[in-house]
Amino acid sequence: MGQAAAAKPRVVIIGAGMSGILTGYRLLGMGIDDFTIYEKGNCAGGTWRENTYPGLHCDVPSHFYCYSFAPSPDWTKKFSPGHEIREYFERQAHELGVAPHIRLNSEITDAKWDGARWNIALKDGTKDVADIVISATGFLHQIAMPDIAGLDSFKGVKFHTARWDHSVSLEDKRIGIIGTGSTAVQIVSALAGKVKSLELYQRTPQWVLNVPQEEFSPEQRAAFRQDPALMRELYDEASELTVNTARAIMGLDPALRAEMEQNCRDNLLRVKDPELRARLTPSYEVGCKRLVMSPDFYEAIQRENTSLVTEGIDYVEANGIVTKDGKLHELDLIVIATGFNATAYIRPVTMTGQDGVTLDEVWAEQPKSYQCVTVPHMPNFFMIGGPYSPVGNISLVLMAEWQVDYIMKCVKRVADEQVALSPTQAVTDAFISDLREEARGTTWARGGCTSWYLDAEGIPAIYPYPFEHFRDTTLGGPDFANFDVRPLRQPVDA
Ligand code: N01
Repeated sequence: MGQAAAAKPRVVIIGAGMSGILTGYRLLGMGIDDFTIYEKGNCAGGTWRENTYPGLHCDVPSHFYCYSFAPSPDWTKKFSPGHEIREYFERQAHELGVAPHIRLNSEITDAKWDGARWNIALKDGTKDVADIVISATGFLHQIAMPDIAGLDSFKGVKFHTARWDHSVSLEDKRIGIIGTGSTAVQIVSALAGKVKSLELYQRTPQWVLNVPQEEFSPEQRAAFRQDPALMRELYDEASELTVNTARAIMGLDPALRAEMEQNCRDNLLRVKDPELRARLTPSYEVGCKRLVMSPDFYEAIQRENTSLVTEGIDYVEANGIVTKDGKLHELDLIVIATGFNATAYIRPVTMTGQDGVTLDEVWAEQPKSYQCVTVPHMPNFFMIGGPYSPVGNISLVLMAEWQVDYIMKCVKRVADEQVALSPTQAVTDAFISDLREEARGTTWARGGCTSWYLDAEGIPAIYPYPFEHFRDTTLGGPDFANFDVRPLRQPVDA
């Protein structure tokens, strides 16, 4: 057994994205300043650092996609470009006093519980020790590469959308994009008509909601700056819009759902050629896959030198993609827009918890958490955006605020009482089994599609109840009666 927790615990946070910065800020608010945020990348910003592809923007309204306590009057658009969001979070890290705690280019590889503290190893060989570990890695950071024969034999340039190589010129290229999720749709809108040629390789069409973009003029931004009440109003309005969209997707507001479906169908009518329109029309329910929002995708796909390829990909060869009809599509650049491994969470970090039990063992069937935040056998370990966290199309920022609130109550108990906390296996199993049962009845499971929401068994690994349920459960928790609470050994010199 190692040393016991100090009265003011030492905390290690993994990841300096939106939720890691938020966690640091909340720790400072509790008077806990002995913490380090380890960040594998070369700057803060999380997903908004990793993703820099052309056309990148957030499909949650800007005035809602920010900390509720730090509204920004500076957004230039209703749906912010990615770089503005990265800059916002970097600025917040400084303004909230968190930046001095961030250690960049520092990837944690292993964490081991010694009975009282976590022993942490980093890729560069350095080590650290913490009473509490908080994972703020997000769940869309491990890229998913497609298993397409011959991909490595392509002699042009290829990269995943989250690894965009800005040294490669685009205007002179014949570009093929594989995948038709939110990412590919934004890239097509940005590049169509501006490059030598663009081919979108679609395996499954998407429903696309027509949501107009809006610019905020310098005068509007000045007005936002001078009026905090207006800023609050904008936040509340954007929040309501997002929540209503999520409710409609879940079928909780049938009238709005019908309106949303009609919007998607009307949007499709902007495709003039009926044959192209038919190929772009999904056969599953609206909202089954995460809804794609775009005001201009259908215009983009009809531009000159832009085409939709629906013949399946057979293999890739040195000069391009060969489709199942035997046709070679000659290309200079292949953009891989095939998304992320959403169930990786903190992995590939290896974790060994109480009594030598590993995270891989706890998650052998599927990633499990209690109330999306804590994991059995992993004492004093907390996750933001843990298993079953995503709540439809809702902003992850607000969800993170609630989860950090929950975590801070745990941190206080650990600090006040010098204990190790982890949820019991039984309560976690019951929690997960209830969510999975509920998830089977959702549009994500029954809507006739596959998506990154689904786990290996085809059950959506996202929160199946309405967002109010998530809010009340998270803010109402934790109930420590459901936890294994063990006293830590007193320090030798106590
Ligand atoms: O990835 P995806 P994404 N051969 O998993 C296709 C967030 N996000 O990066 O549908 C051919 O949605 C796959 O086809 P199919 C948001 O949460 C947010 O676009 O499985 N195709 C699909 O078309 C989003 O949902 C913003 O048949 C293959 C595509 O690749 C999440 O990130 C912006 C294939 C993957 O789509 C992920 O979006 C962008 C293969 N072998 C992203 N394998 C915001 O604005 C996969 N595909 C907040």
